[in-house]
Amino acid sequence: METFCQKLPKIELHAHLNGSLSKSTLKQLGCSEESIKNYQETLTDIKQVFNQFQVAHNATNTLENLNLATKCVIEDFAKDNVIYLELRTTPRSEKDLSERDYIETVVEAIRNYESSKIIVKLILSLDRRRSWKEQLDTLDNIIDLKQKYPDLIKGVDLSGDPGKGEFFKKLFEKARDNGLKTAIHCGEIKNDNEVMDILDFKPDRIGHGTCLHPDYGGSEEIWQKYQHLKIPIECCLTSNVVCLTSKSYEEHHVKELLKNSLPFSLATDDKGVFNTTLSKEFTVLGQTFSLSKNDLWNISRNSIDYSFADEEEKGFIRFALEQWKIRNI
Ligand code: 6MZ
Repeated sequence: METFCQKLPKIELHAHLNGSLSKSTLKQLGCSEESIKNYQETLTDIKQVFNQFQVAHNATNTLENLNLATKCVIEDFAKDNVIYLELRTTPRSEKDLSERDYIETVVEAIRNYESSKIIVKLILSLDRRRSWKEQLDTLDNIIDLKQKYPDLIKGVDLSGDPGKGEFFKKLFEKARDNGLKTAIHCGEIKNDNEVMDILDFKPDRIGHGTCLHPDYGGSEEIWQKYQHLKIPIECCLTSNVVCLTSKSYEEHHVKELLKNSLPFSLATDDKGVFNTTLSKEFTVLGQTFSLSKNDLWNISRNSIDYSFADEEEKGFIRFALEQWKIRNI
């Protein structure tokens, strides 16, 4: 199962750049042994996880390092046989770096990554902890740069500590009106009112979607509404188990999605922080729910439909997967 999942061509739709830095990348970026001693080691809940992002943020505060970090993360995914990657990151300004510089640096790193093995797109995140005005300024930068890099900047995400801040619907309406796709963290922790607001908005994809079903912290009303909408969910199993937002792999809400044939993709979330790979996520899902090789292949195949790639690219990726299936299943 493990070897099969490693070889399977995979589609990653939910990966935060700064959460995806491996220990070896952090070292390459100049982090001392001491500063990364506890990286991946001291995670006990979602609060601890959010403290860990600071390690990567301290290491990606220059143009040069941000460029290198982006390159290393793409390389890691390519090695894991991810053939299509939607990388997401939160634009931020640093001492010698504006938000625009931040976005352009990541864009350049992606453009310069020459490989026939992997297609990479960019989603830009709004941090829910920031004020309306701050998020609006970020969104305006994103909209502007989308005109410059329409093939690369595909969508907007809402992320950040789910216990803080709020979902500003008007910002996402503006994003949508400007041709951006939307992938919104929704129900990572219980928050029925916000989940309802996000479902009313009907994003293109939902991140996590943990607290939708009544058995997992949602409500009957939410679940009914969700079942009607059938918005694809980006499921991050290890992330949820480590953050304690899911009790275990066996009791992960993906069980409900499998049971009801609802659309989902598998994702790593923060492969560095959670010490995982997309192959591991597939292996865990397959072993936990006794899925066949064909079931796992189908999850990869369906994820193409949920991606923000254009139709021509989707056709190309589907073809690659079909060809692989003929030789391997
Ligand atoms: C919500 C998360 C997250 O954007 O600096 N992020 N937001 N829930 C999660 N579940 C664990 N994991 C990561 O990458 C790191 C940032 O992504 C968001 C947080 O805002 C975090 O600071 P970037 O590249």
